Amino acid sequence: MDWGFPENVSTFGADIDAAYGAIFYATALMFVIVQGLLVYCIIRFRRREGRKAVPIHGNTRLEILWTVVPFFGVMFIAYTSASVWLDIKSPDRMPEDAMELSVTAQQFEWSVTYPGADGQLATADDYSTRNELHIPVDRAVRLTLHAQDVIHSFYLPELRVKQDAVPGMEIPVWLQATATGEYTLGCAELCGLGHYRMRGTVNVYSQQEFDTWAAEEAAIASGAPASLPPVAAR
Ligand SMILES: [Cu+2]
Repeated sequence: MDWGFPENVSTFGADIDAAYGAIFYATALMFVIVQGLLVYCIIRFRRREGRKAVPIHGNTRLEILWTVVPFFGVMFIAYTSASVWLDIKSPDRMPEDAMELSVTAQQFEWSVTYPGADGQLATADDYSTRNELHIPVDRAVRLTLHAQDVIHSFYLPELRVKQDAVPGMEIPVWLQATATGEYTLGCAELCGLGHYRMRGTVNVYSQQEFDTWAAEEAAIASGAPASLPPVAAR
């Protein structure tokens, strides 16, 4: 049984996992200390024959202590997560030379639009795939998320990406895969009865395989005969 995250194939995955680990172990340590103290006090100060209870009226030094220590604990968590979050999620820090794709979520499927031969989205030669995301390895990809009906959540666990797609909004996310292979695409927001069906695959190819795949798809989309060499490793 695997208790942790799935395999990481994202350039920023290690930073996320490190922040997660630091927060997990810090809170686990606090949990053990607090519960240990509780059990100790339950046993040490239990009712005994002939021992009288003594009322107490607060302790300023203790109260300052248990306010200041958690304050620094919470600041530690805020700092650890915010620095990673800003690096990954800020639109102005996303790579500028990224490949642009468009993702539309609807009840109950993902549709990914690719720019076609001209490299531009929203032109006549665009083509789309359903419940499949195809990307090249070692290349920054920027996806603009749209939703047609309700809120969905674009979830790529191995690529450490989870971002809501919200009707009326265009939300950018980026990623860069570090290994070829087939990974999971899912919806992480309960979006209706068919929510469980919003599962697909992320296919990470070598650049050469991706170019071949893209040329083939573009040819099919434009209705031209596919006079291309077969893809060896698919
Ligand atoms: Cu959904």
